[in-house]
Amino acid sequence: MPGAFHSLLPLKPSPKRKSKRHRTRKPKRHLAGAGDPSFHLKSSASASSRDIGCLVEPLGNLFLVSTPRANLRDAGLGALRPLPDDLLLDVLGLLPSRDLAALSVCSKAFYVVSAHDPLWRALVLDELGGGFDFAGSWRATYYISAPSGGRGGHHLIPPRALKIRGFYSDYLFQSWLCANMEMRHEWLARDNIERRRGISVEQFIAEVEEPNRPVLLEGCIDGWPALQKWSREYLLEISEGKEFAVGPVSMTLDRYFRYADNVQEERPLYLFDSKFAEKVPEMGRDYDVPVYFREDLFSALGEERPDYRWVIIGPAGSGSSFHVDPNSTSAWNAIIKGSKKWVMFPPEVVPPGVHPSADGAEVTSPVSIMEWFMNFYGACKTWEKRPIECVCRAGEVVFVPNGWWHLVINLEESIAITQNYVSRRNLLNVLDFLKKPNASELVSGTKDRVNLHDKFRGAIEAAHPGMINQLQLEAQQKVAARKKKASFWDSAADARSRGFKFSF
Ligand SMILES: O=C(O)CCC(=O)C(=O)O
Repeated sequence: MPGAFHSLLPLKPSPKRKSKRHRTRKPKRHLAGAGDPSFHLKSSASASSRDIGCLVEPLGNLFLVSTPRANLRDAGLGALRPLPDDLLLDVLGLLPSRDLAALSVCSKAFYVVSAHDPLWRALVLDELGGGFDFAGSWRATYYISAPSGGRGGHHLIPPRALKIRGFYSDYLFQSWLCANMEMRHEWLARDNIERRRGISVEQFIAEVEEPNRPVLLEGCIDGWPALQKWSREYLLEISEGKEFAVGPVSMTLDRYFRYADNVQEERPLYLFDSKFAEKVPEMGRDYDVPVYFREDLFSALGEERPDYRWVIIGPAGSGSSFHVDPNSTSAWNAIIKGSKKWVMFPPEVVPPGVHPSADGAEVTSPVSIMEWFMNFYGACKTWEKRPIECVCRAGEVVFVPNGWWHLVINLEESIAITQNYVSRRNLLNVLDFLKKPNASELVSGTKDRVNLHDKFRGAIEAAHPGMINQLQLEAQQKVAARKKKASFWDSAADARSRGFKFSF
């Protein structure tokens, strides 16, 4: 059982830039009080500890043991002992597999830290790309897939599993816990998104898109062949031999599904591919854009448009940590199989635990989605502006308005299609965004980030002459109307202070 989580430690090298998300800065591990420390482990939870035969305990447990003892961690790390765990793992992350394997037989402490599975994950992905067969843990995968020791060709002998007790580390414990615990009921219970069924396009524009509010749309993809057809077997058949983008590597679907079936890690690899319809045209034919999102002004850029559609596949626990969608676009996300928990904050409310840089180019957030729930979800309860939340299921579509922060976690294996788009309602926002002085940092999904503004503006002027001027005029009129309304209220308030009374 966990004891108190009481320290706050930074962690880990950042993941690579993803085309659809904000660039993520070195994420932070937050080991702050988890509120109610009770949790339920997944039924498969013991697998990762069984692999190394060791149970890492939270540091607080050291103070609860009846007979005082030393932390095994401190006894066997030699000169590396003063390093905090995150830094220690950063250092070990610089080692080739041969050295990491050699370290693991130096002491019990090194046996434990060098078995930290994300270290082996980085080695597998770096050396084998997507060409691995997942063997239950990344370390086992490495030993099986690179029997000659990977780079350098040194023969690696898998270490014997040792039974080790008395190693206390909040960092390692929390990493294990986040990989192995179930989502709590209270994290899933709140569902306050507006649900709409059968609304007209005009209603959608006036009541949802104009006010830039999230909404869950029911029934608008009922006709998609994908809903009936996209079983694993069907997808495997139509995509045979094709590789999809999965984190930093590409993989065939059969390898990915084998990984997804056996994985138990804090941040499972997520299949997020923007070229799926080009690679597998049948997939592109099995869905069409819901009627509300058909105006897509980026299409004026033709081949030069930024990436705009993705197939997303992931096991339970995979997902997208807090980000705002690229290039100030809005998006829709349609679930074909499975279910996802969404948490969304309006543009002016930065989610707790999330720290965007001043220029908006980078975001620091907790190491994993589970960690966010464990350490920050509770904080929202007392916020005046609480997030919009829901669980979205197969056949439903979430509209993500531009600028909204969102976090998504798959509650079971899920398959979804998402598209980002620019309609008349956010064209001016997008143009402003593309014109920012640090556009080369901010713009994503395209090679030519610097000139995208001019190209897009030119394409819109050619395809829709007068549209930009018209929208600017309307925007000015809206501002003027708002000011007028404000000044009426101001004067009314002034009048009230002089004794004026409303009669309604
Ligand atoms: O993981 C998901 O389904 C959400 C994806 C997402 O947030 C995005 O595409 O911006």
